Amino acid sequence: MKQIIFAPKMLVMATILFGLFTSCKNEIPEKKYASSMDIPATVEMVATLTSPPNVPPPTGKRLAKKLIVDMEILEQEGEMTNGVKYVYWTFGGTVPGSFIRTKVGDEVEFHLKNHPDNKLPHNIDLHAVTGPGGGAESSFVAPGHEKVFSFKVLNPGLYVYHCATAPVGMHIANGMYGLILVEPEEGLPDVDKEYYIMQGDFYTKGANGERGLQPFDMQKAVDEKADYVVFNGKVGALTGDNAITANVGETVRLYLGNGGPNLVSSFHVIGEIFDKVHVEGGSIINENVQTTLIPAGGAAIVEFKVEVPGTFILVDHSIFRAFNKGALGMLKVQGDENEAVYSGELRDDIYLPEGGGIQKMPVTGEIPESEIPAKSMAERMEFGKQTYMQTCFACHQAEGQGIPNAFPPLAKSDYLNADVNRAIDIVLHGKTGEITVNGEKYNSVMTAQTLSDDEVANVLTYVYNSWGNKKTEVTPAMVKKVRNK
Ligand code: HEC
Ligand SMILES: [Cu+2]
Repeated sequence: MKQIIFAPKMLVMATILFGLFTSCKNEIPEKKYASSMDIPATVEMVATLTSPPNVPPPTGKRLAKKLIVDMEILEQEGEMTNGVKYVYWTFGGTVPGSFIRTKVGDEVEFHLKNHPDNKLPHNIDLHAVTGPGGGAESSFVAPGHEKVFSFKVLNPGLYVYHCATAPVGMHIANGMYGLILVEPEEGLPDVDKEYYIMQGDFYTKGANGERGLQPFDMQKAVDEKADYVVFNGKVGALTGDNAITANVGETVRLYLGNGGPNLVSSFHVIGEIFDKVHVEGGSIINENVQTTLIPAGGAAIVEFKVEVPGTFILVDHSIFRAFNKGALGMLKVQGDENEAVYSGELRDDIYLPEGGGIQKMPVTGEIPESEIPAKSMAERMEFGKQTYMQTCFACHQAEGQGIPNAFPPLAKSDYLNADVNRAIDIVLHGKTGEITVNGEKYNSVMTAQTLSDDEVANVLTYVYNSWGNKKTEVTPAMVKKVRNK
């Protein structure tokens, strides 16, 4: 039912904007269907996907279709900023992932491939999907595999998609997000330029600007202390030669998203006022807005006409992020001066990124001891179960059964039972490389768990004394020994 709201809003807008009191019915065709669910998908079509800052062509007046979306997940190294490398996890090879453009009534057949060279299983949760997990459950896919699922797009708007595989925050923090646009039945009004921009916050072991390949820092992510806050995956993705462009007199529409994982964006264009904002990417249109809020996991569409030439700076107006952490882009407008609108001296050089040189994020590196050490075996089991449900459950599952091709079982695990010190080491330091558990090969990544000696002892005691394992008791002293090795 929600899609019906869109059209009257647009009509009211058009009427106000142009001061016309004549009917706009000719421009916006009447809706044929009472509900999006009734719109039949006609013929089949392969969706055009684009990498940022580009968007696929408008759906215009086309009818709803069966739309084939082919997307491949790629884990690949990229450059965060000069000299700083980062391994991004991507939908389609870019951060943000490929832009998907659909319209209400489309039946999307989604093909999600996980490249055979990838290390981890992934999935996709599209906020445009009406259904459990937004598709996450159906799309969970191991490296070298492909999953296919389908859904009907019912609600118009601009929606975020992201990976939802444990640890969810880590997959998102590494760049696994993008946007899917659902146009209303009659299409969005034409504009001259359209661009795709998505903000994200990044957390690296080294401080901002520290060179080399920087691993993800989970602790900083949990603390929400971002080293980089950027548009389109890296510092400078939209500056200099990468700036987006327009000509004087054109109307620009920006499809804006925020992948987070943590920070809310206060999106602003220095020297412009948004004529229209589709608030939160939905059907309400606000007018004459200076700064619009884009929630983590949310979106907005902004439109403005550019009246004068010059370089317009796009920022997150939480301003240290812009000048010191990377959330700064540029829109270069060419054309004739219009002194009636602006007659000041033109200066392109005042707003430039300053880099992160001055700041040093504190890194503690210490692991807090859990406050109450377990006194009895029963307590060890109870505390261990709590840690298991918080930390291990997402991957190894409730009964330690694991997930085929992705997470090895801990239940009746020959690998676990063969060597307790090796098990302790895996929990402390993580594990990568091929292993064989109960005859099945796994070649994935388990991240190091930030747990105290007590917590590791308790959780492994719990695992060893559950699900048919060999009932070893793991003590904090044993963990300490492995840690200090
Ligand atoms: C993010 C997912 C993830 C989390 C969380 C996780 N593991 Fe793992 N674990 C894995 C993967 C993947 C492997 C296999 C690594 C490889 O292929 O080299 C693994 C391997 C293991 C192994 C050795 C293989 C086996 O099945 O016996 C043990 C033991 C283990 N994990 C214990 C734990 C415990 C205990 C916790 C919680 C404190 C935990 N893991 C948390 C993903 C995870
Ligand atoms: Cu993922």
